Amino acid sequence: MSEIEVDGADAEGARDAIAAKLAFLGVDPATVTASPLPVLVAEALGFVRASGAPPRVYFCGSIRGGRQLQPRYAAMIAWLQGRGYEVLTAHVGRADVLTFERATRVTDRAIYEGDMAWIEQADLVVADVTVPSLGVGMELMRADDLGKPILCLCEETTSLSSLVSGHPRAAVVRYRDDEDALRALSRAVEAHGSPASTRPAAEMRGEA
Ligand code: 6IA
Repeated sequence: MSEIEVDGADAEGARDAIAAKLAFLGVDPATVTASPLPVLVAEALGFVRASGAPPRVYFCGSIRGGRQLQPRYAAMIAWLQGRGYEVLTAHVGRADVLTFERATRVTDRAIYEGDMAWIEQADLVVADVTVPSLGVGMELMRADDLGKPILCLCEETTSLSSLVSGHPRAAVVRYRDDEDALRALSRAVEAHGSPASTRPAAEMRGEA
């Protein structure tokens, strides 16, 4: 990999100078990127995300709080993955997550540290908050501390903690059933738009 620099008083002059230099070096312009070398190195080392990388979603759902909605979590995660999102926490949708947790003998401290690191990496935090879960509540507060966009979904009749429904930065969307849950997720995620976007919660709720 190498970097070329050219003199040029304007963009057009610089473009022509780059084209001439590439032709002289016999380099196909289609193989060239406009990113400077330090940016490419930082991307390769994982210090910054590569441009065009899929947005990352930290999906939260109850685990020790109760697994009755696991199939719904799995459907939401599959929907996000199908739309090109990278879901950092796909294990939340696994039917065997608790068995797997025991089999791997992963410690609670390791789970905590891994999850905190993933939240930092996420572009968007999506939580199904129908089943009350201490872990999900903690994840939402950490996501808020980091200024992450937060989308909470729950069933229409859920008696939601006021700390979630009253959260000024969390968009809370209610749905009727499994099918409606995916529709609500789709609408809210589309309102969120670009991964870097920090649109207000009202917009994700569909009020704006
Ligand atoms: O208090 P709860 O267990 O209901 O909290 C659920 C939340 O904690 C989920 O949104 C998860 O992100 C997180 N969480 C709980 N257990 C784990 C876990 N177990 N791994 C990662 N995050 C977890 C290990 C499973 C693994 C070996 C596949």
